[in-house]
Amino acid sequence: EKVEDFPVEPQSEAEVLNVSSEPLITDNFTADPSAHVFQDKLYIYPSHDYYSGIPEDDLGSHFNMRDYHVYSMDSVGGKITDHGVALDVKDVKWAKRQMWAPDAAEKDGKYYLYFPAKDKDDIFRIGVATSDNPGGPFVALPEPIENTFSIDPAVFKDSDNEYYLYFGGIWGGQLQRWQNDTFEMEDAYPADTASALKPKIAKLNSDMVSLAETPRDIQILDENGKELTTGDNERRFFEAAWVHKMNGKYYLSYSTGDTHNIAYAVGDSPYGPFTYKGVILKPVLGWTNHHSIVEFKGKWYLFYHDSSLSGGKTYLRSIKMTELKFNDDGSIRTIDAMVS
Ligand code: FUB
Repeated sequence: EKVEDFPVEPQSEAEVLNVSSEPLITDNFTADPSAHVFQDKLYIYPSHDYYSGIPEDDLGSHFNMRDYHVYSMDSVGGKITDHGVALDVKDVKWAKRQMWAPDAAEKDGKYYLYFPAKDKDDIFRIGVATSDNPGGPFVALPEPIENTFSIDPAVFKDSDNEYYLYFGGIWGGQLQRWQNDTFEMEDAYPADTASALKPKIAKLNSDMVSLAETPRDIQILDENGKELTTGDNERRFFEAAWVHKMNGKYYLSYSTGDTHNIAYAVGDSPYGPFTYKGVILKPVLGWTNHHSIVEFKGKWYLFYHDSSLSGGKTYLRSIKMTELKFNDDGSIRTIDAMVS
């Protein structure tokens, strides 16, 4: 079966699932939840928001996070354990500030925390830290992963035990400043009618801390097989790439940023191309929308965040979860989790 044989009908408003979930964590502000099942438990690797006093701008300077906490739960709805500070920017030799959305992976009983941060030159890079425990604490390598840049790392383990690193984000995520593998201070966006900037993928080496290849572009196509364009900001990639696999299909989901959706596209390979299919999560309270998708004990869950706990402050968010529902054809039921 090919992607073309995978029909997805547009959903009517009546089919949208209205969801109301409580923040999972209330004694910290948390965001960008990357969830995984390790040792039969659900582990969540979020960003740790706090009030830094830095004014809001289009580059996300107000997201000035400096450490990570890891959380876990044995069962959905059960007690959540805070494993404490998993990694602090002061313990990362190469990083200066802005520890944004992280992810984690496990291989042979060792755990890897992937995280973006700005280096001494204010360029976002992706670092990695290791631990024998999924809850940390993690010890960072002295240098970022070679050939990585921009933000929002997500590691996908395929059924053949190969691991792939996805990353990238525009605006504050700096993807538009990378031309021919070189960083330029000037923003360079393709014209509105040209193909949009693309998320990146690279296979990881078996050491899990280096890339096995130069990062490649991921194509996201429309229903006619044409790449989504810069001007198509209701559907084009902005940040927060995540990949899960279901029934042999690869689902790439991501945030559309300035249009605030979590959208998804489906493909036959971890490299894509992926064909746009629809919206998983409509805009939430707060500017950013960032999620992860994980299967736990036979059900699929969407982890996401909103700013309800802070009464709407974009840089003070709280993570939430809800069950993800699929239609028989493999398409995902759109969720509306807006709370006022
Ligand atoms: O949390 C900081 C940034 O905001 C993340 O890296 C983006 O994905 C957005 O959620």
